[in-house]
Amino acid sequence: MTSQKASARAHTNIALIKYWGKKDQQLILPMNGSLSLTLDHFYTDTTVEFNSAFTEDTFYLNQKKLDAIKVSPFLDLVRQLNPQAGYAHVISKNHVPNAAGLASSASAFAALALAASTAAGLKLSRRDLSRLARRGSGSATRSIYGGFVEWLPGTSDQDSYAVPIDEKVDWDIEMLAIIIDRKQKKVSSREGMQRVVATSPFYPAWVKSTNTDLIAAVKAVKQHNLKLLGQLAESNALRMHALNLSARPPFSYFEPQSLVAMNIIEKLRSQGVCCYYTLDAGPNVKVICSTAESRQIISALSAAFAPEQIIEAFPGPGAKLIEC
Ligand code: 2P0
Repeated sequence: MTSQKASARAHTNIALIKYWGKKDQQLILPMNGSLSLTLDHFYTDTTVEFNSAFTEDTFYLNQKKLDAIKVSPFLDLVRQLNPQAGYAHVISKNHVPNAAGLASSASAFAALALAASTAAGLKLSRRDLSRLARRGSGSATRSIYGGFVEWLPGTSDQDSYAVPIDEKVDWDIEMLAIIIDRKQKKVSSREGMQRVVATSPFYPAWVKSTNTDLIAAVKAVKQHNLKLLGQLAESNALRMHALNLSARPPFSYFEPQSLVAMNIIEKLRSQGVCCYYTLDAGPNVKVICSTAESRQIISALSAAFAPEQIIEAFPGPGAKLIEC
């Protein structure tokens, strides 16, 4: 092989039924299945070039050279599939509203999986791409597909991958991302989920109830039932955050402003607006709602948040090759 190059775009996803714990750290096999919505607004573009003349892997993110410490082991997986692929240069750009605190390993590893495997001359199926992306970061498993996506937990590298549930979403659902904090997380997702698995006495109940939530949530997506999906998502998110509070030592991603946003959504709901929140491993709040009611929700949130803190996002597409 001399030189081969490919570029890919993948969008981030927000989990409605969460992945929060691994049964295999190395293979990144989750304790339970999860369900997400891929968003149009936040994505990563990545170009990978394998070249026999290169003497090391290099990695640029947003035009800054970074250590390839996370990228290189992932490229090794691609090199296992094609041993002729040499070192690579990886150039990534995160398209997220200016340091919005939503930059995600999901879009990053999904774009890297598609760009690197294509540059290495592999033509992976979407299932195999999803399996490959999983090895970079659990949530990346789901970003190979657009719309609503389920990650089947599986029991091995072979059978842990995502499947599309409703890829071309043609019903009225969107998300509002409320940006509360742009700082680095205090506890990384990886460390946080490991801690709850090891120390929370509630962990077995989480796995059991999440499996039940997931079945109901998939049904709600298929029925286009925003209310039921929102109820399940909000409850499942709160249970995930309750695990964090029950860990030893305990931790929480909530900030005072997260609670402000959650209260506004609860109040709107008591007034008959169909809106629900979810939070991931950080203080930012995402609201699940319909476009028909989003203006009213944005207006209520505007009492506490600046316009640039509220970002409207719609269902987005799966990972695809792009020209760069
Ligand atoms: C999710 N999160 O389902 C959950 C909900 C955050 C909260 O997946 O260790 O970056 O690389 O597999 O995927 C974030 O964790 O963790 C995440 P690793 P990842 O979206």
